[in-house]
Parts: sequence; structure tokens; C-alpha cells
Amino acid sequence: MTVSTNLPSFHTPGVEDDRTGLGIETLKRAFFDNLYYVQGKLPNRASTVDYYMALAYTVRDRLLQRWLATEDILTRPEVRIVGYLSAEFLMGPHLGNNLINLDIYAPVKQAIEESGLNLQELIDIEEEPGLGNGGLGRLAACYLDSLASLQIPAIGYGIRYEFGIFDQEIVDGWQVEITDKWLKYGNPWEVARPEEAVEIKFGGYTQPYTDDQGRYRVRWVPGSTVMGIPYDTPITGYNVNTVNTLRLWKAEAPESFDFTAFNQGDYWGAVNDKVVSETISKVLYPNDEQIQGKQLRLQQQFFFVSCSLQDVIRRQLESGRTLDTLHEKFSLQMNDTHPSVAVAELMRLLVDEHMLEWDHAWDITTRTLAYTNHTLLPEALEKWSVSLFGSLLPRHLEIIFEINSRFLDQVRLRYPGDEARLGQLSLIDEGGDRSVRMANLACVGSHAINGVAALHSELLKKTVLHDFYELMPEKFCNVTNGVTPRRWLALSNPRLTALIDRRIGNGWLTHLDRLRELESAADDAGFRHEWRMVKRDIKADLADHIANRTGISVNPDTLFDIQVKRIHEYKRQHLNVLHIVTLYHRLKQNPNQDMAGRTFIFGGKAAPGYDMAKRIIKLITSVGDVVNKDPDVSDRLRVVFLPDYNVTFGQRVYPAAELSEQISLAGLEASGTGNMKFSMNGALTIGTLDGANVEIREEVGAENFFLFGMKTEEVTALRSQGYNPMSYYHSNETLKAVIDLIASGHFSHGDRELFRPLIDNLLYHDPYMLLADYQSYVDCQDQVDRAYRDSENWVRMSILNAARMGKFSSDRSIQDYAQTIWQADAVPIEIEA
Ligand code: 9GP
Repeated sequence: MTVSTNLPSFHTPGVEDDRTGLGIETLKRAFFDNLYYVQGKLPNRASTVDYYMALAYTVRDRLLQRWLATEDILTRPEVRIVGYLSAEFLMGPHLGNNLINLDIYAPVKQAIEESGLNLQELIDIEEEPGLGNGGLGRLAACYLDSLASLQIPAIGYGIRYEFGIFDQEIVDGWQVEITDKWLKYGNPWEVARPEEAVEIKFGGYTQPYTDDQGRYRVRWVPGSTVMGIPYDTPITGYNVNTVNTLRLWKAEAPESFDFTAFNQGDYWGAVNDKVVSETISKVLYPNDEQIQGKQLRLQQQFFFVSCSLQDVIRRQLESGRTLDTLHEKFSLQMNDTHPSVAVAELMRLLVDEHMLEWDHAWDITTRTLAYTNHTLLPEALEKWSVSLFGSLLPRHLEIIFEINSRFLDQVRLRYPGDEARLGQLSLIDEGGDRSVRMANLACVGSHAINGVAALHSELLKKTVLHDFYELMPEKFCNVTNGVTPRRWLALSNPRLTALIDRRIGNGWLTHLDRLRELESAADDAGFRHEWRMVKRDIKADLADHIANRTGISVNPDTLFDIQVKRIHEYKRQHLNVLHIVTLYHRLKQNPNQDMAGRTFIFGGKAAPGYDMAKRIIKLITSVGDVVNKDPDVSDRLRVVFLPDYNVTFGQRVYPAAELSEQISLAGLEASGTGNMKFSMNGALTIGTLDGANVEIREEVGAENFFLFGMKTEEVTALRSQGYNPMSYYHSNETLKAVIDLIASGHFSHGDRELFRPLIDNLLYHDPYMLLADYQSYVDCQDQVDRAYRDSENWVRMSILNAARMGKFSSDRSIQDYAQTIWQADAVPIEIEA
């Protein structure tokens, strides 16, 4: 289906319009107009931020017609819409990405340069909206890019947090958290739509009543009300007319000022309501912390879910359809369990507010909703205590009990007498303080349940969702994650992109499988030379950045070995450190040891309340302090911790990497997406058979991947036979020496206590089995060292890695979702002039 729109155009035919024109002179005029009329600045008084804002408005003007045209087609009854419900969207800066997607990078660069400014400086000054913790939020952002690029009408629904993920500084080697004030200069990309605000209710009690047809009904009498105000951001597709919307909700008080209270002299009381209401969208919760029991978090989840579902229902009705066909117009994807209260809220809206019968409403709800699971870590599966849930959402608790009772009746029919199974499938955990299991709610209320990599989807069926799989196998499927090559290649690695263009022409950014055409180039010595030169230049840039940022000088001719991701024990950054200390120990013993020089680069944030993760950062910086200053080793080893890892930082780091560290304990990383960004940019992976590493290795070929460590089954077997980390320590001389060196205070100015919690944890518990995988990791790293010294072959492997990454474009992932779960089609838009 192609649709055309003929929205009124405000152009004079034949005259290039200042708001849409792409001529260099027009762009310059538009830019200075926006500086003057929107930003209110004269050029001689304008700061870089003012210029950035003026340019952002200039670019936004150029996408508005397409945005409005896309908004317009959503109102047509036959157009199916995907709603992506996610508590996190880690979008990254918009300006550069929009220049790429609108294909206006070159004229804008020229216009800005002719104005005496530097485009890269303006791109670099943008404060990125850090509205996510890591992989999950960034995946949502890649998916929005692909939905628009594939011309699938979609709306991303989330929360407009006033403060996103904290900024990280490193002080004395430790992480320090700084509030992220991303909105401090305003946000030129968003448009507030207060006229589409909705009301959200909390607390209170419920009342049964009989309606005028004599039917039993329930009314919710809330204790308080909050307003949800939508803020819309345009999501451009690559080289298409589709511009979808990211709609983020901000919480406000219904009346921002209580005049009665004010007139009675209660000034603070009068503003208090406003303050309390706005708290809901104030700050993003850093993950990995115990969120169970945090009332505000549940409020946030319900807030954005209810806002979004009311918005969906309004759109359905405005398109001229009734709610009976909601599932025909909308497919709503729940990104993890965070939005899973949607199951109960959609039922409430349909049954209590729109008076549908329960069975009918249930059919619509389950056909509309689908659930993606992103983790096997038991502590991340959300649960809410029944008492907290009931006090905040009393009607929803009743609805959940009703869903549960009907569901368990079916389970009883299927498994008579199997009380244990009933207890595990129940939406309510009856043990201790009773709680609502959000993953179970999501499974029961969805028509599809997917994991995010082949291995993860299999493990879900075998472990955490095993009982659901046995009961309803038809719901289960896999959609392996992907990342957008527009941001992660075209924008972040223009030099490699240009080299690939020269070799295979363009068009591959939307058909990433076409990168396979590079395979033959791997055997071309001239091309290998160009490839190596591109990498060398990018490494030199990163080396400059490292020197500016940390004062550490690194040699761009050493192997850049990079691990960037959230800091977590299961991701095993400390295994990487054990390897570094191993090399250090070797070089100290034998200074003439023959090895390629290596620069180890780390980046990542630790959840503020996660002591062990923060101590891992301190360990990295401390080892770096000693190694980098030791003349015996510092020509061959450097260790850098780059502060404040975020999307902008990622764009700089992935292109410069030669070795990508994907070393989680097998069975624990659901997928990973950094692993894909690295390989796409020509890094080789050292990794375990975990998450999407398995599929990356299948694609790039075992001979182009450095594999080590136990497989999932071996991990399980070792655990069940009783894992004893101490036996590895005692039986491996080098491992013992390395651990003893850290414990002795060698890296902590003689302080033996600083790393004791880490060391004791490894020796006595080692939940992520570093010691069991240590030798295999070190052996594999030795193989890496040998391979790197055969530089021609290394470059060959690097080219083959990039060439075989087609599968990991988020376009492929979105096509999988569209076909298997959403039944959503492309709707190309023709815009009549
Ligand atoms: O830990 C997973 C990561 O492996 C995956 O790539 C990402 C996107 O699917 O989701 C992460 N999960 C979470 O952040 C929380 O469940």
C-alpha cells in the first residue's frame, strides 16, 4: 500500500523556501534567520550552543512536511500502527543522525563552513538525551530508526525524564555520579502537545455497581490524579518520506496552582501538588539496583503505560474504528516487563471505561500486546508486593486477580493436581510477602513472547519461562537483536563508509547483506592497505581524545583492545583485568618477552548502589596507574578508563577498535548489541558462546572469531557438581600469582583492604566463574597476540568481519518482528508538491 498526502503547501512555486530549501544560500539564510528569530541572537553574540540550536531548527524545518504527512496517514483506518512501549529510549544526539537520514549532510556542511563555522563542533555540542541505561534503551532507539527507514508507521511511547542516566566522572579512580541536566539549554527536537494531555489516576478505592442494563460493574474512585503531557520528537527514516514519532510523557499536576489553598495562606501546600506530581517523570532509575518496592518506579511504569494506551484508544476512535478492532489497527510491543502493567490497564480501559464484556476485552488485549524478554537474570525479573500494588492501583490488582483466577482454571484442566506447576505459573507469588510477577502477567496477556538472540530464546524456554513454554509453545519465538548501520557506520565511521562506497557502491546501508560483496576485497592487498590506513587514522583520533580527556598518551600502533558496556560482574570486566595483570606479571619476569603492544580501553557506568561494580572501576584505574607509569612495561601495555560512556562516546570508540571484548559467563548475556557495533566496524571478537556472540561467530566464521570459555551446559554442570573456585587458584600458578599481586596491595599503594571484597568474592564464591574460565581466556588472548602480529591476515579477518554483519542490521530484526509478531507492512508515503 502506498499512500499520498496532499497537505497544504506553503510554498510559492518556483521560489526556494527558507524553511525547506536545500540550496547553499538558502540554507545559510535559514540558519541565520533561526539564530535571529528563534534563538534571539546576533552572530557576534552567539555561542556555539546558539549556533547549534539555530542549525537544529533549520534541520527540523526540513523534515516537518514529511513528519506531518506521516502523522496524517496514521489517522486512516486501514493503516496499521506499531506502538513500541519502552521505559527507556537511548536516542543519542539527533543532529548528525538527521543530516544522514535526510541526506543533507554535504550541503549543510558547506553552508556552515561558508558561514565561518565548523559543523563537527556544532554536532559535538549537542547534549544527548540519555533516557536509558544501556542495551535495552539503545535497542529501542535502533528499532525506531529501522521502523521509519522501512516505512512502517510506528510510535515510540516512553517517559520524558527530566534527568536521564547520570554523567560519570572519575575522581581518584572512583566513579562519581553527576546529575544529567540534558534539558538545560532547551530541546530543539521536541514539540509539546498539551492539547493531547491525558489524566492518570492513582490510589483510592473501588466500588461495585450495577449498570443500566443490570450488569455488574466496578468503578475506580482514585485518590489522586496526574496529567500526562506528550512531547513529540520526529524520527526520520533513511532516505524515505516516513518520519515517525517518539512520544514521551511528562507528568504535571492537573491544576498547577491550588488557588483555594493559596487564598487561605497555604502557599507551600498550593505548590506541593505540582511538585509531587512532577516527581513521576523526574529521573530515570539506574538499573541493577534493587528496584523492588520502589513506589515511584511502579508509578512511572503505570504513568507512561496509561498515557500511551489512552492515546492509542483516542487514535483508534478518531480513525473511525470501534474498539472491537483495536488489534487490527495497533500492535503494541512491551519492551521487557517495565510496561507489562499494560495488560491490566488495557483490560480496565476496555471493561470499565468502554464497557466491553470481559471475554471480548481479553481477546482484544492479548491480540494487541506482545512481550520481549531481555534478561535471564532472576533479580531483574520484576515483582511488586501485593500491598504496594494494591495501594497504588487497587482496580488493577483486582483485574490481575481475575485474570489469574481464569488462567489458573485453565492450567488446572491441563495439569490436574499439579500444584507445584500452578504455583510457578501463577501471576501471584504466594511466598513471604505476596507479590505480583510482572513477567507472568506479560506472558499471559500477550500473543507473542520473544527472546533477543537464538541462545537466549532457547534458554528462556528451558529455564525462566519453561512452564509457560510447555503450556503455550505457540507463543514463543526468537528475534535476534540488531543495530542501525546508519548511526553505527555512516554517522560514526564516515571514513570506512566512504571506503566501502568506493568499493561496492552505495545502497548497502539499507541492504546490509550487500556488505558480502566486500569478501573478495579481503584478498586484495591494495584494499587491505586502505582499510588499515582508515583504521590507523581513526585510532590516532581516539588516541588524541584519550590524551585530552585523561592525560594518558597511547600509541596508535598498538592493538586497541576495547571493552565498553555497563559495569557488571556477569560481564566480567575483572576477567579482562586478570589478563592485563597476567601480561604485566609476565613482562616483569621477562622484560624481553615478545608481544604486540596493547592498549586496553574500558568504558561504562556502574549502578550507583552497586559496590562491587564500582570497585571494579577502581581496580581498572588502579592497575592503569601502575602499569602506565612502569617503564619496564609501559611501551607495550597501556590501560585507560574513559569516563562517561554514552552514545556519543560509543560513536567515537567502536570505529577505533581492533579487538572487542565480549566475555560474559555463557548463559547470562541475553544478546548484547555492542558486540555487533564492533564487528560492523571491523573489530575481531574475543568472546564466549553467549548471547548473540554465537550468531556473530556463525556469520563471520569460526576462523575469524576468538572463542574461549565454558559453554552454557558446562556452566550448569559445573555449578551442579559444586563449583570450587579455590581449587583453580591453587592449581594454577600464574592465576595464583596474579591474584596474590592484587591482594598484596601492589596496585593500591600497599592497601590490602581496598580490593579484598573483590578478591574474597572470587576465591570463595565466584558466582560468574572467572577462575574457571581464566586459563582458556589467557590462552585465547595469546592466540590473539600471535594473530595480530600477522598484520596482513589480521586486516583480512577484519574486512571479513564487517562484510558478514548483514544479519545484524536492525532492519532485519524489524522485518522479523513485522512478519512474525506485528503483521505490519511498509506504507510508503508520496508527498504531493
Ligand atoms: O542484558 C541485555 C542485553 O544482553 C541485550 O542486548 C539488551 C537488549 O536486548 O537488553 C539487556 N537487558 C536489559 O537491559 C534488562 O533486561
